Amino acid sequence: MRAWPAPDLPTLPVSAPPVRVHDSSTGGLVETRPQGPARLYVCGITPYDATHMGHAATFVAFDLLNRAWRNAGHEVVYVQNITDVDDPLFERAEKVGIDWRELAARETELLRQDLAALRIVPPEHFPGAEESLDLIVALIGRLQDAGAIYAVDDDLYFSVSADPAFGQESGWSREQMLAVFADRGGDPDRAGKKDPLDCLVWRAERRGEPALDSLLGRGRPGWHVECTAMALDLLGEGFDVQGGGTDLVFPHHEMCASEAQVLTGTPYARAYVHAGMVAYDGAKMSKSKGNLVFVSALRHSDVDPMAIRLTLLRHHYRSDWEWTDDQLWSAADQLATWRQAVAVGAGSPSGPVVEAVLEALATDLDAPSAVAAVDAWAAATLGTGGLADTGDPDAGSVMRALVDAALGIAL
Ligand code: 5CA
Ligand code: ZN
Repeated sequence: MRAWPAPDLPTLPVSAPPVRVHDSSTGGLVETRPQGPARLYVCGITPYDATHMGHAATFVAFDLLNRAWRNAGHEVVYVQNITDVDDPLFERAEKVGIDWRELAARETELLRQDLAALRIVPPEHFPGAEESLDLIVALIGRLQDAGAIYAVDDDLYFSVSADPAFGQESGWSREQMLAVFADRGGDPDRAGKKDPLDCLVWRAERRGEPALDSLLGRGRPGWHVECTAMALDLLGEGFDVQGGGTDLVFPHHEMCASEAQVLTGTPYARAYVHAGMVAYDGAKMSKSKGNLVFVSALRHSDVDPMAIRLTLLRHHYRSDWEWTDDQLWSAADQLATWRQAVAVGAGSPSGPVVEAVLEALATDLDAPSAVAAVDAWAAATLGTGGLADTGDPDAGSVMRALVDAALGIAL
């Protein structure tokens, strides 16, 4: 699919340090060491409702990674998918009485506008599951050849026991896995399965349900195998970072990794990076619960998208936090202060701030520390609480470029 227009990426006077990120599979910080272009896959939306702050926070987190890599001199190949073939989309389309393809197209278009407004660098590839059907079916065929697939009635399942490394991505125990599997799209209790944790890779057509034509007959692929096929096709094996929210640690990323590892015999991704959950009204913001704050709704009430982005950046990407409107208004004030400071032209020395901001982002995408460094520079430049320091004649333009290139905020 077509992505969205790219924002300008100013070049910085210095190169950023190598990027370290927290890897869920090892539980610690790892240095990314891209060989050739840095390869990033981020799990995108199931397009049955508009982009909410939880999605936006996750996409902004991986946009910081994309920018940190580019600022360190790497080329980046970024893939963000659209899950346009899956149960939640079909269920919503049925409920509201609209064609599922039309619903998906409408919500995907809204996502493009939202993510462009938030100055997220667009992916090089923005694949949907339906347009990727042939390669998903081909991947299921290769898994069959590898002996990792069995049938239950007319449906096909991936056998988790085929992967000796199953469980390594999440590090979870079987008990932990079984506790959430049913709530996260799994069907542990289906009769005929060899292991309750085995996941569906192909669902044969049921009367009244959407189905696609394929070499496997009419039906539709399971969720995990869709991402595995798109990632392997567009990035190849052993790509640098698999990203998404922590709600995807298990089963989604575990299953994707296992399916790929059975075929390639090598790790699926080098690091698994997960963004914390954004809550609202006391619960995880989710389309199924309906406790949502939409990016588009705020945009349409004239909120500056840069204030939305700054609100998200004030939280570390790995923390779980709750959205409140007062954070947005406070970020809007902070943004105004930054704009006032760069408008002075001259300012407090920018060199140390450039280093501090790039170092913070290279150290597990620590946006709150980067934001604090910009705050301190703005306060010194404006003389908040004392004399203004305007000793650096180029500070305004350097800071404008830095805040844009590293944090994605246009001042
Ligand atoms: N289509 C699948 C991934 S293949 C999916 O999870 N779609 S989604 O629409 O539910 O979520 C899209 C992205 O936003 C995923 O990376 C997900 O982990 C993340 N996400 C969803 N809800 C939240 C939330 N409340 N806070 C932070 N991130 C979230
Ligand atoms: Zn995915």
